[in-house]
Amino acid sequence: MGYGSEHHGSAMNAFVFDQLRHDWTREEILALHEMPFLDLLFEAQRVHRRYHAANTVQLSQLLSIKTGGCPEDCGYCPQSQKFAADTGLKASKLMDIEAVLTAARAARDAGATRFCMGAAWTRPKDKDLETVAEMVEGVRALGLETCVTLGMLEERQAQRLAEAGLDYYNHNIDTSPEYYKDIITTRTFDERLETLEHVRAAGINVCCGGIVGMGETREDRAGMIAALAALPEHPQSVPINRLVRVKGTPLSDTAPEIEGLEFVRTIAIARLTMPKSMVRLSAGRETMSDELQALCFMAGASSIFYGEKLLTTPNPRENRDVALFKSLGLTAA
Ligand code: SAM
Ligand code: DTB
Ligand code: SF4
Repeated sequence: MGYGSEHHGSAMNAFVFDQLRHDWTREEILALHEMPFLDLLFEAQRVHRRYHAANTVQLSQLLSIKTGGCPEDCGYCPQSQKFAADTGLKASKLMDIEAVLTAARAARDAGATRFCMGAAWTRPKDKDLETVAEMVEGVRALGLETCVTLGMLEERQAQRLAEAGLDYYNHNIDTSPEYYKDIITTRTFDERLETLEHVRAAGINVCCGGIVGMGETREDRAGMIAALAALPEHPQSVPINRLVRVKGTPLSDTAPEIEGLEFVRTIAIARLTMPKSMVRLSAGRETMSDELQALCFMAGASSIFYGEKLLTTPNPRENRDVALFKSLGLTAA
């Protein structure tokens, strides 16, 4: 039997995967979750190869340009001021432009093609936004794609970032609309959608995804994917994070472990419902085996965060990723 052969009447016949759909229902997504694992992976890889280069994974590098001291109370996040006494994380000021450009140059020289700058703000002050706009211009001039994540944005602030040439804005919905209030009380799900609207209106590509492993149900995971796929345009990038348990954050003790295979299913379903989007296997790789990551690539993950640090927590060392890519025959892009 050759590649792409008949699939013998499994449940997936009911779905058309090759069209861009914005009307995925939660029930349909739950039905994808119920598919035999190998059928799901096979379909996800087939769709992946239709829209993306086979055996190729894009590398993004993160830098925390302003760490900690955040007034929000996201239950997973080490950067919230509310948990600072328990996490021991020290807040720091916005970095200098030159230091950011030095880090960006090193990222580019190590092979990253996108540089993502994160700030622990509820929303940026206009003065700080000007500094970030200059960082974006400088990073672009190095030949890197740019992404920033600064919290909520007004429409005019999004336009200012667009003028600076920003390629992507990261703003995650993080979980289902229902579970959101159990994770964060200082802002609403709808406020997240408003910022995404401002980013889209400014013509900036949207990077939007979420976290799994926060004690949500499978229905919540389906609700999160349905909400992402229902956006007016599928986000150009969809980061799927597995909760990084940071001591002192509320979720680090309370969230039950999510099974590896369930995580892989979430990646596959993101791939199937948003076929053209870049699906990023994001936070959480540090504690994943090579085999689990390989399954995520099979499920359609097309990007990773590269470099030994995410924002505040560790990521696999570069040499481990180089060895992983070699053993899987993957090319970095
Ligand atoms: N403050 C901005 C915001 O919340 O939009 C930007 C920075 S925030 C740290 C960016 C994203 O990092 C969050 O939306 C969340 O998805 C992810 N994140 C934060 N802590 C995490 C953790 N412990 N595990 C996995 N992902 C995490
Ligand atoms: C995203 O979805 N994941 C990245 C990026 N967007 C900004 C952040 C992960 C942070 C993990 C916890 C930390 O290192 O602080
Ligand atoms: Fe602040 Fe963002 Fe962390 Fe929430 S996720 S506490 S908004 S830095």
